[in-house]
Amino acid sequence: MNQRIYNPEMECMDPEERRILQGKRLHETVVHEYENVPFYRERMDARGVTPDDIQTVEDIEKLPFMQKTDLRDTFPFGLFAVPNDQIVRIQGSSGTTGKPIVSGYTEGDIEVWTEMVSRALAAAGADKDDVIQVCYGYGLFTGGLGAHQGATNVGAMVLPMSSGNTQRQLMMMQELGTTILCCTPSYAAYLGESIRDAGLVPGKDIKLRAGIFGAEPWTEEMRRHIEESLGIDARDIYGLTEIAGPGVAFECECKNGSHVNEDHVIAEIIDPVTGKQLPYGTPGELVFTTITKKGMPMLRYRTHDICTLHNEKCVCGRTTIRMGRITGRTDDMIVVRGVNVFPSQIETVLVKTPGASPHYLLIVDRVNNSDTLEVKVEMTGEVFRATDSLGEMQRLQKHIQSQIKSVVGIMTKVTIVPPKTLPRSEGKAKRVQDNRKL
Ligand code: DLL
Repeated sequence: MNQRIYNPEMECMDPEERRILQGKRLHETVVHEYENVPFYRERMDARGVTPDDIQTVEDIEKLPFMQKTDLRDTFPFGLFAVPNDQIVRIQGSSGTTGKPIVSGYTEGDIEVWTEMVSRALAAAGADKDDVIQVCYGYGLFTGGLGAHQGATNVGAMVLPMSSGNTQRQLMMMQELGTTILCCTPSYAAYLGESIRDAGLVPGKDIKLRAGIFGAEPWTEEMRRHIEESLGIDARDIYGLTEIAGPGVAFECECKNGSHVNEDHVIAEIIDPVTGKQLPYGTPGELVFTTITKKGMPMLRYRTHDICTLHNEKCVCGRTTIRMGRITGRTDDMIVVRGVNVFPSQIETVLVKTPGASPHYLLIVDRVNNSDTLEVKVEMTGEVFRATDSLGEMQRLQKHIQSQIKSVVGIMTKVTIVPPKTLPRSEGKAKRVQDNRKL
C-alpha cells in the first residue's frame, strides 16, 4: 500500500507561511466577490467593511456570515462571481425542502476540487494499481462525480457504480477486484452485511483494502464495525456542496481527525449563538471561507455542523489543522423534552451493545404535550435467533434504555426489531423521523 502525501509543498507547509498565503488569498477573494456579486457587496456595505479592510486571516471576523438561506434567496445564479459562460459544472445539495442549493464551478474550481479529493485518496494509498468503486450517487450530489474525479486523477481504474443495486455492486466488486470503496458509512455497513449474507469472505473473495467514507456523521465504533466486516482500513472524508464537495477535509493514516485543505479554505469554529470565534479544542459551529474558488466563492459560510478544530502537530507530517468528527448539527439536532439529542450519541451506545446492530431509527413524537423518543433498533441475526424468550428481549431493551439514559440524559422507549426490518439507505441514512413537525 502506497500511502502518501499528494502535495507535500502545500500539505506540509510551515503554518506561519500558510497563514500569510491564506491572508493574501482571502483578500483576493473578497475583492473578487465585492466586485462581482451585488448581493455580497450590499452585505459588506451595510456593515461598513471594504475589501481593503481584509488583508490577513485575523481580519476575517470583520466579514458577515453567509447562510443556506442566502443560497435559496439568490437561487440559481445570484451568488455566481463570474459570467455564466465560465461556469462548466453545476452541483447541488442532496435536497431538503424548498429550493435546492446549487453551486457553480469554473474549470479551475473543478481542478482544485479534484486535487482535494486526490489528497484524500493518496493518503489512503490509492494509485494506478487500484480499482476504485464509487457508490456515492452520481448527479447533482457531489459525492459521485467528486470521488470519480479524484480517483481518475490518481490513475486508478474507476468503477462509476453510483448508489443502489447492492447485488450488482457485490458482483462487480468480486469480478473486477475492487480495492477501494467510496460510499456513505451506512452503505458500507450494509455492504458488509450483504457480503456476509452472500457467504463471501473478505480477503479471499473480496479484495477490498480501504474505504473513503463520508457525507453523513459516523462514529469510531461504526468505523470498527465497518473495518471488521469488510476487512479494510476505513477513512473519513468531509465536504459540502457549498464549499466544494467531498475533500474539504480528510483523514490520514493516524485517524485522529480530518486534515483541512487549508490552502483552499479557511476554517473557523464559532459559538452558534454569539457568532464569536472559539479557540482550538472547543466544540462549536464550523464555518468555512473558500480562498481559491472563482465561480461561487463563499465567505464565512455557516455549515451548522458541530465539531472541534485541532492544531497540534500530526505525526503524518501534514501541518494542516484537523477537524474532529461531526458530532451533530445546530439544526438537525433534536430537542426532546428540552434536551439536545444527537443521533450519533445513540449510535455510539448501540454499536457498543452486544446483540444490537448499527441500524436504528429515532422516532420523535408528542403525546399529551410531552415529547417522546422511541429508538427502534435491529438485533443482529445471531442474537435474534438465540433470543427466543420474551424475558431475554425485555432485558436487552432495558439495558439499551439505561445506556442511552446515561449518555443522553433522557428516558427513551427502546423497541427491538428483527434483523433487516428497518429501511436501508443507499445514500445518506435517514436516522430521525420527527412526527412533531407533521
Ligand atoms: O455530503 C459531500 C460529500 C460527499 C462529503 C461524499 C463526503 C463524501 P452535501 O450533500 O452538501 O455534501 O452535505 C453536506 O453532509 O454539512 C455535513 O453535515 C454532512 N457531512 C459530509 N461529510 C461528512 C462527514 C456532501 N465525513 C453535509 N462526517 C455537511 C459527518 C458529514 N458529516
